[in-house]
Amino acid sequence: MRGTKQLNRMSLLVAAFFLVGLGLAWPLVAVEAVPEKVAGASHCVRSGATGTGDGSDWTNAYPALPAKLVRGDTYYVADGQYPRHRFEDAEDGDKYITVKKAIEADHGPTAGWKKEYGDGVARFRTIQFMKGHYRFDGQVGGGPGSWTTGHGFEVFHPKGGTMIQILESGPPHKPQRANYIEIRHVNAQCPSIDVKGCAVYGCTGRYTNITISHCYFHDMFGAPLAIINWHDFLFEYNCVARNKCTPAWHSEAVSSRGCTRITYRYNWWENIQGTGIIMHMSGDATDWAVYGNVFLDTGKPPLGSTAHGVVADNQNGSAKRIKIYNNTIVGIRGICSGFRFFKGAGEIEVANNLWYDCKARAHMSRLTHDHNTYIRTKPPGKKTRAHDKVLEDHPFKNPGKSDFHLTRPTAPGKKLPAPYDKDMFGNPRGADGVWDRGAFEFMRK
Ligand SMILES: [Ca+2]
Repeated sequence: MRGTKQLNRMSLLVAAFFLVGLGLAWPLVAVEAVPEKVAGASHCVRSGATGTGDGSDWTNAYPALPAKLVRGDTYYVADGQYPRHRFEDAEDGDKYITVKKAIEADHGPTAGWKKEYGDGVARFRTIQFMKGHYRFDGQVGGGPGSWTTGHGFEVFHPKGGTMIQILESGPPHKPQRANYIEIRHVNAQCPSIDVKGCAVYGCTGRYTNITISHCYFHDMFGAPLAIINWHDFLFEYNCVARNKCTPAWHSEAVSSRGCTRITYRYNWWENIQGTGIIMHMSGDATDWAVYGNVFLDTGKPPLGSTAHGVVADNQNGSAKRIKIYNNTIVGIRGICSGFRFFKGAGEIEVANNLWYDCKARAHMSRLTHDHNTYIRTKPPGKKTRAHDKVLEDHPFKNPGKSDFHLTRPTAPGKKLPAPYDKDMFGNPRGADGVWDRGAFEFMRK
């Protein structure tokens, strides 16, 4: 592809000089302005490849990701087992390095390709990002409808530990930075809930513009996400399930410190044990949006348990401008199925959420709340808000099978601006006249 691009530019230059030679005006600047919309080169990576190993096609694929990758290029990875990889390629402006699962529909070079290279999983033995501008994309699996299946990439270590680490500890006086990292369609897990581990750990530097989507982080002893000093973080369409917490080893689904401009939307959180599910542990938290999620305890072991709340703080630091809208909260046990910010510093709003069958009361602390529905769940206080509903009958399709789609509209929710105006399937909220409560919008036909 590079060759083609150079050839095209050469041809244009030759044409330009030819035209200038003819006395026709063709300012050279016009040639320079030709858009360089040409992607970088594509390389093939295939475990067990026995060709020349130069990555040029599927016969001569690299047997593993090379230690040094080229900025702007794409590396397609076939099914198979791969060693640990540490991404530490010098950055070059905003040029990404893309590492994609090779699939039948998108596998770069065609020579030597076999479709059985692309119908399974590429499994890495831990991943480390020491620089920014990377895309690590399993391409398939995960998200609504296939929360736990089909992920193109897997990160697994038989002894547990950190699966995906962003930055190693550096000197405290000079924190490193990791910016612009996308992690998609990745299944990361420990061998069992009794093995200590973390799916994504980034606690030693400063982190901005990170996206994690369509991943499945599950079955580990500890917090699946441990993040400190993250800013502009989007966490969407992921499933986080089954962790373990003990008095000696506290945990939650997300252990967050000093994070700002964070969105948790359209995720499925299941059977989480700990202080809470999404926990602000210390430092100052501002501008969080938590919407369109399902927080569920199935009632089957390993059971979840929350102490402070579904989204809460740990009585340290402050929390300000937190929006918690349109979540479905089911079966939560422990002490609190609500949202508590003991150090709430204002502009924290909870609306349009739908509780069902939670054993823990939906306590709220230091926030404003209304337009919520509590079904077989104790509301925050004896006096409900003007637009709250406390009900016995549920409106779900099949809660026994964790299907919380609605069979009928709920009491009208509060109308909110974009981006809160769609559910996880993109259904517009309120288009049928009723903005429903909970994660799933009911669409009247
Ligand atoms: Ca509706």
